[in-house]
Amino acid sequence: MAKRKAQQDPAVDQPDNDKIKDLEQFMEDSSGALMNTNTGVKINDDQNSLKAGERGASLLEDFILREKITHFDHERIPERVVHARGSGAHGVFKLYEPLPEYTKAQFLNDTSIETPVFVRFSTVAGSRGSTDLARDVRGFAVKFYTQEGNFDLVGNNMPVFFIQDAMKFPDLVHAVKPEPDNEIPQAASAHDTFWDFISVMPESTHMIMWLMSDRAIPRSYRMMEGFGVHTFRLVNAEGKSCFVKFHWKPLLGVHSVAWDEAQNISGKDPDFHRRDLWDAIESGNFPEWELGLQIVPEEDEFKFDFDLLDPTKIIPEELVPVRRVGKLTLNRNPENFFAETEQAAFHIGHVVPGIDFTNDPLLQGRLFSYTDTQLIRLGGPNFQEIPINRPIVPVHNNQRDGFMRQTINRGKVSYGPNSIGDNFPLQAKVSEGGFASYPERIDARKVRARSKSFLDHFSQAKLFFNSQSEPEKNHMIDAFSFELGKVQSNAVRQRMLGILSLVDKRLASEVGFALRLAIPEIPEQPMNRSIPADADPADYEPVVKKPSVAASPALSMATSPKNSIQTRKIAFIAADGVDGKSLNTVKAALENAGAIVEVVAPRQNFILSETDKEVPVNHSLLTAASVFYDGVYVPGGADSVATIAADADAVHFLNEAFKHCKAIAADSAAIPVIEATYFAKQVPAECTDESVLLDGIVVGDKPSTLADRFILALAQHRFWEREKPRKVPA
Ligand code: HDE
Repeated sequence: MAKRKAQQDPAVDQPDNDKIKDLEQFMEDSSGALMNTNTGVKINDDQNSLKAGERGASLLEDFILREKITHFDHERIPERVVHARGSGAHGVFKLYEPLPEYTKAQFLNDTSIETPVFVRFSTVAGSRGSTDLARDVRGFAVKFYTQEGNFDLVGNNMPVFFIQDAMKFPDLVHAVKPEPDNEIPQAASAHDTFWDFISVMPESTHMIMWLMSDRAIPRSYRMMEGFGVHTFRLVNAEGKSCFVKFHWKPLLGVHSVAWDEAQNISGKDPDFHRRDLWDAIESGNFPEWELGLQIVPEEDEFKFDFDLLDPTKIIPEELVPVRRVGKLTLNRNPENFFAETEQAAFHIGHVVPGIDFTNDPLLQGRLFSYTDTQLIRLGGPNFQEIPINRPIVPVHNNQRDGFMRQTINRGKVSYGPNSIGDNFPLQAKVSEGGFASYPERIDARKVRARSKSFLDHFSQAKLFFNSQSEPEKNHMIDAFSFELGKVQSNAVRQRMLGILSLVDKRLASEVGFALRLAIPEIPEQPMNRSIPADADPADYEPVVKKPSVAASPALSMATSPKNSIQTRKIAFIAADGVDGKSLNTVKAALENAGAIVEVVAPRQNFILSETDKEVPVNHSLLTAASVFYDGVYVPGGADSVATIAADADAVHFLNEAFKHCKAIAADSAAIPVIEATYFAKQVPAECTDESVLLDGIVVGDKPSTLADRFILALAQHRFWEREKPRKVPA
């Protein structure tokens, strides 16, 4: 275990691995050093440029000024065309059990290896400086630095995609990005061009259900699932192949925030997810996911009522269970955001022997796009030599030169076959680990076409909607009403209502109610704008099927385990005169259960307890907000309670936490504070375990019992039932 060498010392050890050791040779640390130029000349004056006299013009001769300004002028590189905003972290992947029957990939066979990884999470639509809490898909890109080369699993937090063919990707992205005339809105899909496109692309219907669900506003990157989306292939040592879908299952469960909360966080802390990931790793709360595989034998390719090659479809876990085969732990923050996170170049085409592709037409297009985009973004063909992108194994081939070449290739030979260099570097036999593509049989005509097996656009959208809990369904109705409410065109809205009516009548009618628009009796022919010029519309007519599985509990976040408050953040609202026991007993119990407690007070720095002891304050009511926390507690102490009850910001804090359905606790002595809130009437007369599980409100005069009940409530994450009365104008 080695501490990071960052200037600000991290609180915990952040372990080394082979990739970190590799990166260390490129790291620079200025502590104790004298300043010099890029050519190594020591700098004597970094304050003043060279001038003709004290008040004279600057001299062109000033190589120190020129070098500094020139470098600065070139500091920016283009942001990623999608997934521009992201956060990265280092970690390791550890396998639970060897999988030789499916794959020969060494990192999926040798349980003694800890494979180093670098992960980058991202939003998709917004620019680099946009908010983390936009309603959006999240990228979940993992680079495994295996001993057989890099394997990149470039996935998302949703298991399906908007389109079935790479040909439509630029259209999709143009539609969702800010509109081109006025560059509005930033990091939002709630605008005309996006919904116009969706309304004439019925293949996007399933993905739109995910995007309008709370999955699009995660509580934390650490509480999201990840999916490889496409069906990939695994290939074993005998050359036998099977199909696979990759999953990441977060050990902290899958949780989201409320939409009103997301919008609030976007203003108060646009770096909310970035900060959350960084802080968790700095404090030793290393985020963990299990790698899950859904394996389908090759002979079962046509067993399903959807096409495995169609990226708008999941394989319901009821049909093929997810087998958890290993664990990913993120245990180290980057040293430098630009060098590591920004320059990381992921590519779905980075595979190792034992992992291969399928003919999913979206996957196939991606195989071209990722290298192509790095060539412009990172400035040339040598981006693989950038420290974060280099494999941990040495690279030997006959590729040479290009902008910014780092490697100094020795010798005269840069071609093969050759005799001067004894034909080195030699090709590797398959038995030596050489990659050989899976020899899939292909016997086909060259056509531009869409398989009829891709034309069922609604059944899995129905499956997703039917699998949600009531509150989740309501959130989706609200999300559609919000997004389509921001759309100006009634024609687009109406077309969307037509599509929604093919998914669920109640969904369509409630969104129609909010928009005050009738659902069209006969929905416009959905495919009539998105077919080739000479195609027969009948060949593209959507197939309407009943889902083969009626509901899949795994698709609902309500089924996520609710047995832990690990890393949850709780605000204690207090002022001078706080009852030390009431504060400290509950704090100790929550921290013992893995939560993080922060004291929020009217002013910064500290408060004094009843017995005049200093209690450190993490935030004042000015710099904190309820939306940064998972729950709130008000300790006793007569003076503290009187101050807090009379403080409008404190009362607003509680009202807002209630509105966002969070667990709330108060010492019985703090009842006057609760009485000042809008929800005073909803506090149960008698607080029991049952009432707490129902309402999420805990009141008690015994701090230890109160703490136990508060922990029970916090573990539920949210009490969405509270949304029904909607009586809190916070
Ligand atoms: Fe990407 N995608 N994508 N994508 N994608 C990029 O590559 C692209 C798709 C995903 O943290 C770009 O380096 C095409 C699906 C992630 O650096 C670009 C198509 C999925 C990231 C690109 C897709 C993804 C990207 C932009 C349709 C989930 C961020 C910058 C054929 C399985 C990686 C870059 C990171 C980034 C192209 C569809 C995931 C332009 C053409 C489906 C997580 O190459």
